[in-house]
Amino acid sequence: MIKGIIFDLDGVLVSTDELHYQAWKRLAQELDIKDFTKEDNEKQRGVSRMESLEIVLNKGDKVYSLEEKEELAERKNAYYVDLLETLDNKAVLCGVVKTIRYLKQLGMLIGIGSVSKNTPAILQKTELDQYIDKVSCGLDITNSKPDPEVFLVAAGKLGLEPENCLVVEDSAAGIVAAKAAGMKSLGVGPYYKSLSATYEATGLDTDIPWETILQN
Ligand code: B16
Ligand code: MG
Repeated sequence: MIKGIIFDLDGVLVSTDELHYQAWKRLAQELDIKDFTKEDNEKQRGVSRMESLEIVLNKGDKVYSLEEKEELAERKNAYYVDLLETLDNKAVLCGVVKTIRYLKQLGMLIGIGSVSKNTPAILQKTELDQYIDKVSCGLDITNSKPDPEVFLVAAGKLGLEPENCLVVEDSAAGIVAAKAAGMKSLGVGPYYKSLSATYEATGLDTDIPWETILQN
């Protein structure tokens, strides 16, 4: 029986993909990588900041030291944080607020499981923070998805056993992480069909059989 829902943030509750893309694209151009595309950006979905940087650097031929890579990741984050200034509740994806309100009415605890270190700022700027019971994010963990750590920390903060949690995710790495945590999952977003989640939906704005899902 499900007692808590752990939502991924980017791509599930909020649309920040375009801002990540713009920030990585700016960095890529500075590094003379001219062909960083939206397709490359899709591979960064649910992937940590340093792993996302590797996806950018693989498009070029220069080799960077760890120190240089850390500076590059920080530079991209500064661009992204600047772009986040423009974020408001219009970035919240369709059906999100209605779904969370409904789940809370059913007595569900609501958690966040995101590898983004910008999670607190995003929740505050989009005003989603008012609906969230506990947050587990990049600031709480040492291992990114597909490692289950971010979801296990979320369950711990909610005071729930993994088998009583359902993860909602848009990335393959996130679904693997949910399984490794011993949690059922609902896959959403443009790739929902290929995620191998327990349940599937195009988005939270569609008819999802919540009562059945929560009883299993
Ligand atoms: P940051 P999620 C992930 O968030 C994004 O999908 C991914 O594109 C990003 O690289 C990662 O957060 C790290 O974000 O650079 O802000 O710490 O999908 O786990 O909510
Ligand atoms: Mg995501």
